Amino acid sequence: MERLGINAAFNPGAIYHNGKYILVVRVEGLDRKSFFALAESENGIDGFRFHDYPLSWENNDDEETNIYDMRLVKHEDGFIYGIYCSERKDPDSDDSSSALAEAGLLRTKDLSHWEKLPNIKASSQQRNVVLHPEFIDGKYALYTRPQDGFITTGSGGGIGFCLCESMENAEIKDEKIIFEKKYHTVYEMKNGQGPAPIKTEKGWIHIAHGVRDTAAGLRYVLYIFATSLDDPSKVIARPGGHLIAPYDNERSGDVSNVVFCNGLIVDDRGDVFIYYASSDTRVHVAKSSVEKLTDYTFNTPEDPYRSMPCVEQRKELIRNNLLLLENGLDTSAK
Ligand code: M1P
Repeated sequence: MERLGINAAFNPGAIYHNGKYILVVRVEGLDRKSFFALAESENGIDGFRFHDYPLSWENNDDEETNIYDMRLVKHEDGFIYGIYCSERKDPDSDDSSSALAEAGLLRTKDLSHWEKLPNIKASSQQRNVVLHPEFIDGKYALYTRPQDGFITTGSGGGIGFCLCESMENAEIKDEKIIFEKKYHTVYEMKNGQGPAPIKTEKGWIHIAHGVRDTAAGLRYVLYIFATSLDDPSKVIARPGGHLIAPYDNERSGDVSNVVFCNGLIVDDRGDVFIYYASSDTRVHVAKSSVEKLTDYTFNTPEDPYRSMPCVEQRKELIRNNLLLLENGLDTSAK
């Protein structure tokens, strides 16, 4: 007899800590409530074992109903922060499915004892809020995603950026949109910062999710962009199209045609482990390296936003590959 069973394990936050690859997984019970459970592995790919108990902390917020999608960040202030979506019923609506999203905030030093800090204040609903790992001008920096509604971003949306003085009473103020949603792209309907960006020699590399509408409903894919090392609110590269999209049996699940990523690890060797979930049901890992992602980010042409310029981009790639073939060179990386 199964009691209080588990429906799905997905959207993990991730961190490399004391030589271990750690996931803080969104675990969803049969009662629809999500919570967090920590699993660790020696190699980042398999052998993940859950700790005996899910994560818990002292929490006085009686209205917080659901919690999910933690982004884990080791900040240069010495703490590991976990920012997650804190969801509650909209008190101003009679609709029993109407909800509000806020950014919930935790911190820890050892991944065992978690301190709950006040939710991050904001003038709009917020999901996909992520802490930048370094101070900017002596302040904490947050990637945000303002939204008018719980599902649709409405007139808000895009990936935002703001600075705040303290994480103890954090507030999203003077938010500026650094990556907008845009017509006829993979991020036409909405987008959101994934995990914290990776620092490379050429810039901060960000993995984000982009959402478009289709006759079959929303389609979530992952894409990449880069921001300047001097100013992580300044986008300096936007390779066109998606990096990862739902593939084969990843396409179906509780919320089909979705891939979502809120956790990645760069280990001591420069290997990159992208933990993504498919269709709000299960977790996958895609392995890359800082070198390969840098090549992809800075050498892939941008989306020119119209079909005919896209044809010209393909023609140039074909021309270059044919030249390489004529000279007997490898075309695999071009
Ligand atoms: O169901 C797909 C995803 O939808 C939400 O993401 P976003 O706010 O960007 O649309 C989240 O609920 C996420 O957990 C979920 O995977």
